[in-house]
Amino acid sequence: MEKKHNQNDIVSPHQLRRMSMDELARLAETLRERIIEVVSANGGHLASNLGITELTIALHYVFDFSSDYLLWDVGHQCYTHKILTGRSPRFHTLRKAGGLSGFPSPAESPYDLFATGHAGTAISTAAGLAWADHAAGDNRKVVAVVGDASIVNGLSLEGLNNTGLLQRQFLVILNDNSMAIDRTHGAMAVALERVRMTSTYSDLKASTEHLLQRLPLGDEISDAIKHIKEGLRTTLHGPKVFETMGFNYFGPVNGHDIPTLIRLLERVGQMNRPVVLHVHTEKGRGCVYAVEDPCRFHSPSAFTVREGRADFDEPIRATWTKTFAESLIALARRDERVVAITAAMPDGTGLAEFRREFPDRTIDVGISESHAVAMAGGLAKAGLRPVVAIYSTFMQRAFDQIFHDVALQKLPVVLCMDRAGLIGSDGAIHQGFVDIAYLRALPGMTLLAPADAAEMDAALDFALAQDGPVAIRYPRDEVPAPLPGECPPFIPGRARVVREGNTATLLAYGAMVEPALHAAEYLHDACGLDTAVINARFAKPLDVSTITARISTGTPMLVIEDHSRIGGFGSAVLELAAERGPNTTGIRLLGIPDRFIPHASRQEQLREVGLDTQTIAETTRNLIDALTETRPRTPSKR
Ligand SMILES: Cc1ncc(C[n+]2csc(CCOP(=O)(O)OP(=O)(O)O)c2C)c(N)n1
Repeated sequence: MEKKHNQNDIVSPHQLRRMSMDELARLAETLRERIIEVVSANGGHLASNLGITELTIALHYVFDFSSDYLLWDVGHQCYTHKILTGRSPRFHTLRKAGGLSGFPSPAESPYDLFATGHAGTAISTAAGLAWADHAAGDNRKVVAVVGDASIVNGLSLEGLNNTGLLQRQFLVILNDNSMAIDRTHGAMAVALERVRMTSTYSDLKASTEHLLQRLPLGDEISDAIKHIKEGLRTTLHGPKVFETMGFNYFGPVNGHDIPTLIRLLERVGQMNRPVVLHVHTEKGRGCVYAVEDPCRFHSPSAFTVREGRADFDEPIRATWTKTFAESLIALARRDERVVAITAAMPDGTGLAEFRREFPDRTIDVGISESHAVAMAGGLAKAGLRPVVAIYSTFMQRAFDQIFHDVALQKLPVVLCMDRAGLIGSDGAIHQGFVDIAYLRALPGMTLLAPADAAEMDAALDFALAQDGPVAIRYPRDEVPAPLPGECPPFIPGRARVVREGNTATLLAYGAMVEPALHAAEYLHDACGLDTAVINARFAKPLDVSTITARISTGTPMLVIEDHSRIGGFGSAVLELAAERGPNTTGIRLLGIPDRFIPHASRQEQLREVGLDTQTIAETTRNLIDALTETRPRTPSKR
């Protein structure tokens, strides 16, 4: 039996050059096995990584990215790149606390230029590098790898439009696997689909051969471009958009044929102008269950493979995502004005379930968050009730549209931000930790957060009845057990007292109500302290009377939020206290500190920043002790 090349032997991509084409093909297989082994244990991006293995090998074979520039768009497809660039020995730590990031990370390797995770940025950052390289009189190769869903992101298109004018080498690899996470939608998806339909495997082979014959090597290249373009136009069916933008378009080519990819890259890599190379790859390649269901295996949690099938542990309680979808479906049954919008994430946001019941009332705009929000403005203007479901981290992209096309227009758009707060193993790039800060400043904006499933129903019910914009946040987590007592309706600026007590107050927002309640129970049982717990419900408008009344008692108040302490709910409470006069000495803010929180499980991250039950209880206890010690003895000198 032939020995498979072991990826553990690879410490540098320069070693690839010493391998034969057969060895490279076997290496691709071994790399896939390794990726499946690690992702099944740790969770992570599976299908996209299995699809891009050969292309990554070919890129590292042809270019020298220890000096040339390689930019991954999104960056979720960089696992082979990580293994080939010296990180094989640590690859088993992927996405674990202290381990390798699931995305490119300059802290890990000089081969990773930017820490990325949001779509659409690679062409623009590559353009900056190319511009600076040119200005410095250097001649590094610049390569940006962009997926078929990400290339239509507004930022990508801005980058293409601008970069097409560059008079130097600039290679964009369009990695076309016909999928975003779900199926792709939109005009470009249709155009690429047409190319795919007209390019069978033998067509691909023939067109690639044709391309190779016409693409000369070395200096002849520039002179031959015009001739090449004319020749290819008649034989290939690529979308014309790239040529309109000033790029030479080549393809489509088979992204799993290493020798051909290498020959092609060697040639197009030498062209002194912007080029798009369109590469077909298969999402999930080499793994039956991932090929069959690339959406499920885009970014699965850990799973066990039994007899070729992947089994997942079912969550014990429903997730916030599922609860949101169920609440929205129930509301949409009663109100036919409700329409739901997703930006290429129907599965992750729960809208896939909504779409099953209301296909005509679900809009998937692709990876276009700003368009999603501006479009919601239009829908609301026309009298509909749009609900835009986007992860907190990606909502950042739409900030100007929330300001310009929704808030300024006072339009009733409901923004539902899943993955708000600490998100676990996707790490720093995906933390949803600034949404309160950037939304709170917008006049007319209402901000709320449910604390259990009944509150999700009530929050959505409230939001859809408002005349202006409302944003709701909830985390990547299971929904807590029901809060004690009946769930009252949401009334603007009205908090909900969930536990009475007179030694201290825990004022918690959204998902933090549950650990606050547990901390209060612990303080009662272990220390005999009666701590009140208030479910704030609103970060804007605040419950002025309840909050000021509690502050006025002079007992400690801990404001608890799964959000940056800077500019968040706690800041709003401090602003209120400063305006209204109660003494702020007893107020402490518990939230995410002023640094990027790296990958780990959500529970580990909550513990790291002091938002777990135990730390909340300890901090409360310490604050009570500190204040009772100082109060009798130290009358204020000022
Ligand atoms: C701005 C932004 N919105 C949404 C996402 C979530 N997301 C991660 S990967 C992905 C699909 C990317 O599709 P494509 O670019 O075609 O790459 P593929 O996974 O198919 O290789 C999406 C929507 C993101 N990373 N960034």
